[in-house]
Parts: sequence; structure tokens; C-alpha cells
Amino acid sequence: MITKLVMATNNANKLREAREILAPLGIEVLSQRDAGADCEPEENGATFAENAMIKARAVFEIVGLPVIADDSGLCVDALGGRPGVYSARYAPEGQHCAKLLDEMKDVPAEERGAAFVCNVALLDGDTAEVFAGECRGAVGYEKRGSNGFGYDPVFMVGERTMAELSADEKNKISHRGAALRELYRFLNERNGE
Ligand code: ITT
Repeated sequence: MITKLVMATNNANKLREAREILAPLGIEVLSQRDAGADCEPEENGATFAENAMIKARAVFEIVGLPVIADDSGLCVDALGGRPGVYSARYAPEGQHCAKLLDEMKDVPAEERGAAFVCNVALLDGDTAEVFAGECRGAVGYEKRGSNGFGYDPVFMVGERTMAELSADEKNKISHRGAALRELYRFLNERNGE
């Protein structure tokens, strides 16, 4: 069973969450920097899965160890699934939530549904797999909470925003938690074969 994975990401929050989710399952997650890979490949894929694989491959070519990469984003029903794979590029740093709230200002409550989507790519020798996770919720009306990152302060799950959940609460229901638990199941089954 694999006990160490390199995560191809430059996002410290993704790395922290992957560690919180995988450490209790006995998997250590190294950052790409710790593994000696300083790169930021162009994410020019059309899907989360393609972009996750692009990032994983770039780091795998450098480190030659089992690598995972996370491509994720927010898909808003009323915006036809936008910003989706463009979630990181949707607005300048720090302005994503404000821009989304503005774009959604005239959308009624019952049409504010959205989903966080995460695809995790695994590259390990001749294994190339992608695991998907989703978390459904709704776009709120104002920023609330200071936990998490990115769109969390405007993503409602029930009465609270994702940024008002503890790390444990978020990881239990998040798109990233779901995808990484699928990855863990795969590694476990492969081990048992
Ligand atoms: P790497 O590509 O280096 O991993 P990145 O931040 O550029 O880091 P993405 O290209 O996958 O990552 O973009 C993800 C976008 O979706 C980014 O704007 C995040 O803020 C947002 N996002 C993803 N997961 C999220 C989460 O759990 N909570 C809030 N926002 C999230």
C-alpha cells in the first residue's frame, strides 16, 4: 500500500486539506516543493480531469514518485456551470467572492444552487486514474466565516457557509474529501489484488 504521495499543487490550502483527510488513513502527503518540483504548468485542459492530469504529469516527470493533483472549482447552476474550470481565473486574487455575489445579485433563492467539484488525478508508474467528488450547496448573499479558502465564504451548506464550518466538518462533506476517499479506496483495492 502506498504510504507517501506527492501533491502537485501551489495552493497551500489544498495541501493542508489533503493532509487532514489522508493522514488519518495512513498516507503522508508531501508538497511538490518538498519533493523538489518547482513548476506551474499551464492548465489548458477543457475539463477538471484534464487539468488535474496535466498538473500531475508535470510533477511526476520531475520527481518520479506517486503523484496526486487536484483540479477543482465552483459550478453555479444559474451561470450555466460557470466559473467551473475557470474558477481560479474568474477574478483577481481576493475578489472572487465579491464578483460572484455581484453576478448573482438578481438571482432568486430557489435558483442559487451550485456545486463544488473536485477531480483528483493519480499518476504512479503505469497507473493514471482520476477520482471525482462533488458537494452541492447554494450561493449565499454575503461573505460569512473565516475558515477555508476561495469561495467558501459564499458557499452555503444548509444554514452555514463552508467558511463557517470547522476543518473536520468541511472535510467530511467536501468535494475534496469525497474525491480523496475514492482515491484511498482505489489504493486499498489495488493493494488487495
Ligand atoms: P493548483 O492548480 O496549484 O492546485 P489553484 O488554486 O490554481 O492551485 P485550481 O486551478 O484547481 O487550483 O483552481 C481552483 C479554484 O476553485 C480556486 O479559485 C479555488 O479558490 C476554488 N476552490 C477549489 N476548491 C475550493 C474549496 O474547497 N473551497 C473554496 N474554493 C475552492
